[in-house]
Amino acid sequence: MIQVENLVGGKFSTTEEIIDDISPLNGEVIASIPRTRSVDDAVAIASSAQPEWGALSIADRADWLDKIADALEERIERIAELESLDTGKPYEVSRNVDAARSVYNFRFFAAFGREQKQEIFEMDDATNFVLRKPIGVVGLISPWNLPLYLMTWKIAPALLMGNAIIAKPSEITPLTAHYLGQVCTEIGLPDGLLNIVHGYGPEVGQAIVEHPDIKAISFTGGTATGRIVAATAAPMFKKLSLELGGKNASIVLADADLDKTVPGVLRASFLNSGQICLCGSRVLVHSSIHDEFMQRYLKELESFEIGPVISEEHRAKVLSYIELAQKEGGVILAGGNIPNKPGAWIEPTVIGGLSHASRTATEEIFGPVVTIHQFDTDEEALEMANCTEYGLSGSVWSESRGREIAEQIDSGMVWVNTWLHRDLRVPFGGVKNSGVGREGGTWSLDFFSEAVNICVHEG
Ligand code: TXE
Repeated sequence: MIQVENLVGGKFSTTEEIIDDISPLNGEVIASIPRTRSVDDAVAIASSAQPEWGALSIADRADWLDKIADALEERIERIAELESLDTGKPYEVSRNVDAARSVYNFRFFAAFGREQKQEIFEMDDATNFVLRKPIGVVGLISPWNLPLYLMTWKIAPALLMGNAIIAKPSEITPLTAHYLGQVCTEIGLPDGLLNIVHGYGPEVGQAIVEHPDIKAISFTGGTATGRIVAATAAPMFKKLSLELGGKNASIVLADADLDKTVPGVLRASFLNSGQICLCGSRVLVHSSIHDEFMQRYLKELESFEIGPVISEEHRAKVLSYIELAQKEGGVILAGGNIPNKPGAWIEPTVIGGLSHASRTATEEIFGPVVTIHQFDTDEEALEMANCTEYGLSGSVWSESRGREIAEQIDSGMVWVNTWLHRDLRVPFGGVKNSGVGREGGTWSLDFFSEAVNICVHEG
């Protein structure tokens, strides 16, 4: 049993009431988590630690990010083990996706920070100097699907820009955030800069969003929660970055190279048991190649390894969509069953025969469930791709026209002949109900700072 504790001002502590952390692999309790309700102490400590940190140069803070990256890299196997224990994902995925990217988030922002040059705008009689000042104390709230990966995606740029942090990981997957706190304490990151509080979203998460001294909120999670976060934070004029849900399309054009396309689309469908906001949960295939594509896709699916979904509760939601699909006229082409073993396992499921406008094909399921749709013209494919309330990502598979089609998809990020191929300098975020704002590269630096202009007259 692991005892997860809050990290506030460099000290670990728990609360009287605790929450159980349950393994999706077998339903056993693996850890206890504090049930925090207030962040007043953490914010007071963060506010007093921030000015000294904010006064360092960006290069000095970048050195700290590299120190954190080094320390995490030395412990990468442990991070992967903890992530697999908490989420149930295969060790290879935890090691090569979650843990590797968590290290890289710090490395990337360290190097990117050092490259920054001060922006200067000359006028005939004056010079403008643009400063990026720290915001102060920022609140970072992250979900359970890529726990440390998404948490560090926020922590690294927030620290780089001179802020102090109140971070809240998902109560379903707190282990790696706790471990990160231990590592940062061990290497001597100044106390009070990285405060990590645990508990339920509507309690401690809400307390973060409501706190008047937390001036910016970066949130990744469900669209319904994002709406609550926005409703609370907007009237307080907080900076807000919301990375929300998706229902992304993988579009396979008639000239797609199926040797590359089939494994690529399959990975987009089922990586992390389909629990990535960027997953391609709707596959749109040109009718001329539909049969061959499906035969190869279903064949390769047989050897695609996935873990359970995050919890039995979440599995019930996923199953309810498989039932709904059948009521909507869908035909199960693969999977659909629960394996006979403990834990939150469910077979990867492929459904055909549904209208692209059905609920199953337009609502976010966030599990290993994919719907297949056929189209004859580009217009039809685009109509299908753009018909949901979401607009996060997408992919187009074609030997000649991928970019042309990609530009017509209403989504924040579209890949051509690849998926989840990430350059951390590019903007990351969604349109429509998939979110507000962008992170990544300069967009993260902008979000986690206040741009201030000093205009010096030379008269
Ligand atoms: O997310 P929540 P959940 C989607 C997916 C999933 C659904 C719900 O469809 O089924 O969202 O998942 C905290 N104030 N995504 O329930 O609730 C919460 O404690 C402040 C998409 O896990 O949005 C957690 O730390 N914070 C997604 C974080 O918000 C609150 C990834 C996200 O939890 C809060 C995960 C509140 N009132 C789920 N209520 C993606 N886009 O990657 C909850 N939280």
